[in-house]
Amino acid sequence: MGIHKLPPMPYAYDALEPYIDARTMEIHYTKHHQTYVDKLNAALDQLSDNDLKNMPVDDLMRNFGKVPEDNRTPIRNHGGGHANHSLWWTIIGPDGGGEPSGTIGKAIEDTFGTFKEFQGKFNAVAMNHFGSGWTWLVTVGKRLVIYSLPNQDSPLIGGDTPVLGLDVWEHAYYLKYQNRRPEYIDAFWNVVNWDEVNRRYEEAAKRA
Ligand code: MN3
Repeated sequence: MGIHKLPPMPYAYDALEPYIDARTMEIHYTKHHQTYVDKLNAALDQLSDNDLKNMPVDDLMRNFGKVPEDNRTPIRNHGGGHANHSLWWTIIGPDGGGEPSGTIGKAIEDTFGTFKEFQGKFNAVAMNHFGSGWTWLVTVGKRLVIYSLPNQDSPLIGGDTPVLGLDVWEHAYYLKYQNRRPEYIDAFWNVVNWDEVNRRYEEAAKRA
């Protein structure tokens, strides 16, 4: 038990075929994400601070510095896992892909020159990330920055706000792509839900 729950999946498991296969989506959501939720709830059970125990997961990550040191490792891993995957299902979707317009489209051009240059830089960071982790487009204050983080570390822990993320754990692509991470990264761009990325960017810009 605990306050954290798997968020509703906003579309069918096969909705992202052929780019992300239905079996991967199902296992990723019902097994991997569910496990992060369960283990986060178990880790929070060990705390005495009721504020931390009752925070939405993004707020918990933003307030990670208040977690007692002895409890940090499981909350970093499973809280991050829950926060990251909750974002993941929303920033990909059917009818995705193409190039962003709106506020995020303009911000990407202002920061990186062109969408293609942005994409090339993001792909290189994702390709060069060794082992498990995520590649992120985040806001740092009012700036857009690309970086990768290991494991399930959330950008929120460092005070940054994620607007787009790519799960490069093998569990996100191995069934269909095996070791071919570049093909998975190419496929990812066909399912990015830019409306949601734009919404997240506009919200982050308001906070900055
Ligand atoms: Mn994952």
